[in-house]
Amino acid sequence: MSIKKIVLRLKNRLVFVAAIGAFLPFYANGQTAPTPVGPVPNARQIEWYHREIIAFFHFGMNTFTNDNEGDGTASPERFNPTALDCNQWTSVLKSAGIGTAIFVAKHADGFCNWPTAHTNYSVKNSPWKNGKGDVVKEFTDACKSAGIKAGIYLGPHDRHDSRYGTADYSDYYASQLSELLRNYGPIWEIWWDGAGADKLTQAFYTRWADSVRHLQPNCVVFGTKNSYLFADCRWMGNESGIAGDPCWSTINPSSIKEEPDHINELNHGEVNGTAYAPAEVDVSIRPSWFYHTEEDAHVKSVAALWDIYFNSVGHNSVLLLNYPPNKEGLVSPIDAKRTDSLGALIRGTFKTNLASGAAIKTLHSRGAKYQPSYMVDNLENTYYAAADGFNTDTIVFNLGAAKTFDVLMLQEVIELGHRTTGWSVEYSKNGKTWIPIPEATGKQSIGYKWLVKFKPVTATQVRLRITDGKASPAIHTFGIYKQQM
Ligand code: OTN
Repeated sequence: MSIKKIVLRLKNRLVFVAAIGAFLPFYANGQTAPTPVGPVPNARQIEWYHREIIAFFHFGMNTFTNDNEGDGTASPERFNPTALDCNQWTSVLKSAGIGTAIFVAKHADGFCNWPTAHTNYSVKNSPWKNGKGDVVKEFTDACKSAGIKAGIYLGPHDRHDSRYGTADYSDYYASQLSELLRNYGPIWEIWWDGAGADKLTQAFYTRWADSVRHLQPNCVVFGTKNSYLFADCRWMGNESGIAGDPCWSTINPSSIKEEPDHINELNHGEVNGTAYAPAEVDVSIRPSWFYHTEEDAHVKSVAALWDIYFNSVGHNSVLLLNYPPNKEGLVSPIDAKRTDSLGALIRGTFKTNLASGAAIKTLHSRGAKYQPSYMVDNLENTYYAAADGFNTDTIVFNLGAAKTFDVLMLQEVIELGHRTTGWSVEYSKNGKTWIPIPEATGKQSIGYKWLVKFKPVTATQVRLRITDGKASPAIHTFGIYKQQM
């Protein structure tokens, strides 16, 4: 063979090898990210999920009339907090690691906690600070200095204003919304309560939503009933803090609209729902939304709050935990103490993932960019993904030594949609016999975060079986923990 021929053959072979090399990543899924499946979150929703817990503050005329649903006739003279201190509210949140809060600027009694130019039924006609006070300003300023994101509840229902439900009311509400969105800095979420709001048409909300998008483009919308089209997050279907199992982030728009009533769909979401609108779980730390002295003995226990945390944040939802400041204008010490304990419990429990450092085997790894170890590396931007074409997988975590745990955490990559729709977890003491964890058997949704707690088990190996899915699994986190009660 001549030198020329040898060079030509080598050249051809190189071209062939280069072509295979270029094709290989696609073939082996070595480098390409999984394709998203179904509806996926927008940027506001991704940030919203990461807040995990939001505080709610119900404070207003009802606080002083010992009511929850005032009829709008109480005199502004009755509103007079003796020691209002929103910095005290935010210090309660700070110490528990809660970085977001929503304040009720106007509840359905129509009394306005800021000196709006559009009604006399407000703090400006109260004795508090001789009518010169502004609770919304004190709240948003306190949030700002504590590094807390501030949101606003502006009750769509209004029992005080006789224009309620008319076109004039739409103007009135729009003017107030504009005041709140223009004058108090960044507003992180707007809460459109569906309670009593049935008279308000879609046209009203379309106008108000335009204003939100124009004045505060990054503001998350809690939408219900006729605001359903604008919902970044949905109601969860009850006020007890218990999101469903499963709880999908997806749901059909008609279910968000609650017509005639879709409690089951709101509670569980809908696996093939066409909208991405995850659940925000509103629940009060006390029996009522507003403060009543007689409920001082009924503040939820730390154990009850821990259960709520698992049934909300741990059910692929965000917890909106309500605090009713008292007549002084302070969060009561008992509520503060319980919050502090909850924060310590969350921090303590999730500090150490007992699966970190485990040797991990999977059946269908996608390749080097999506390694199994990324499930336990505690980093934000890495994840394990299986190869395309495999919607199930078996993932074995060899812990290297016996570990005792009673909490389990799973997280999917929400940007890639709900992929996994069936999973179970088992453990083994010897790597041969596998014992199911009943509380983690036959599960369906994962989403942003799924938590399960159970009686402590001791194991040397743990196995995640992904038994069903719409697409190849993309798992951000697998964690096992010991509760630090
Ligand atoms: O009587 N209600 O209006 C009522 C009783 C118990 C639980 C909820 C409601 S109303 C419900 O409130 C939600 C917030 O908790 C949402 O705003 C829903 O749209 C609304 O229908």
